[in-house]
Amino acid sequence: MPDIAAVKAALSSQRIETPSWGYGNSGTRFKVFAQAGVPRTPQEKLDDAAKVHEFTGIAPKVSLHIPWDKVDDYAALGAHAKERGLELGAINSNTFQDDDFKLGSVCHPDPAVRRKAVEHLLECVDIMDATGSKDLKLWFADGTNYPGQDDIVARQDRLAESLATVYERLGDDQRLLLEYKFFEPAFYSTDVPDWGTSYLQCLKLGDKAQVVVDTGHHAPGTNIEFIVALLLREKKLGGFDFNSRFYADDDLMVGSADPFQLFRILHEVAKNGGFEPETNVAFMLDQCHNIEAKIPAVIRSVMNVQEATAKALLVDREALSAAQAAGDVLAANAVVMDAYNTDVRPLLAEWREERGLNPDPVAGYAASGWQERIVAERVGGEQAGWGA
Ligand code: PSV
Ligand code: MN
Ligand code: MN
Repeated sequence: MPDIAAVKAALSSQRIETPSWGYGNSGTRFKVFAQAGVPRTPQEKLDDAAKVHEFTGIAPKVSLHIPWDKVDDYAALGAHAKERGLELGAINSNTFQDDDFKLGSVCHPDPAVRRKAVEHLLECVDIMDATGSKDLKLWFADGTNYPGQDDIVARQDRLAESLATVYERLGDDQRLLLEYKFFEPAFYSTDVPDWGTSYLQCLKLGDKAQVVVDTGHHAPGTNIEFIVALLLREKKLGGFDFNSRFYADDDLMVGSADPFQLFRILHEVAKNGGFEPETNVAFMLDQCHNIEAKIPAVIRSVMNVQEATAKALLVDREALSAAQAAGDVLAANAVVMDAYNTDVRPLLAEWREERGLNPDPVAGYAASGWQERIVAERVGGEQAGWGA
């Protein structure tokens, strides 16, 4: 059996990055239900993220989205984060909310539009320099809606050329993380639809380019853990955007729709060295809380990842290898299922108490008075950027 002290040590080194846009108002194209007390500024988003870290102990990093989190002084924003025990994490670019990008951004047929998109990405790297962020996270809405609309291969060539320009600008300790998504907003062809396309583009760029697996960006039934295992094997897994989906890119709380899938993914992460700090996998959330209270939802999401991680760390890998080598299908499966079926909540409560944390982070937050304070003090909260 895995040593509990080792499991606790691994849990202590885990870091989960939360998205600035998870704290703001968001919705669907039908309606944004505004909530009282949501942040009005990037600084206030960080204040809320600091609460998530305070009650979970493992969420010190926050991803920013540009221009949603545009400020005049990024170094000052970094200082604001630091004062609250936070660090600024990935910088997410936005090449999908400008009229010029109707037919695409870095894959657009017009070189002037591509240049505009690349300029934005370079500006994001400037911001990384100011904030100390190490990761540029790229998701492109580029694609086509109709057969014949544009040349599929020419678009890949334009993508490669644009990315190469950005890659050249990266510092030695900075990375470019390329996310894929199988459809939406493009409905016929998407320029980075799957891990293979992202991998091929990253491979050409070099070691500082890696793939991001957003768990909500796959067709139903996709074996995501297989993709994760392969990318780790090739040293090309840069990170995760965690969320849950029932139907499409639902951006629901991670671990809510299919906790077993999350466990299977994290089992492959554990087995293939993805929790080792040297592997440098970024464990990020990419979620929107449209109808539920935002800060408790982010706390719950962090806890869901932590619970699935604890279960993955409990897999008796020696027993698993022995059963696999013996060709004992049932025994091998039982080892994995035993770990999944373990109730790790007492272990996690103990781990929190050992660190001076409330054993129940959601209850701790509810009793803290923060929610009442922000509802009273913040009037006219911000749209996250989605669902406007
Ligand atoms: C759009 O699908 C998306 O949800 C991607 O997952 C990005 O990571 C996120 O928006 C933020 O740009
Ligand atoms: Mn994402
Ligand atoms: Mn998405």
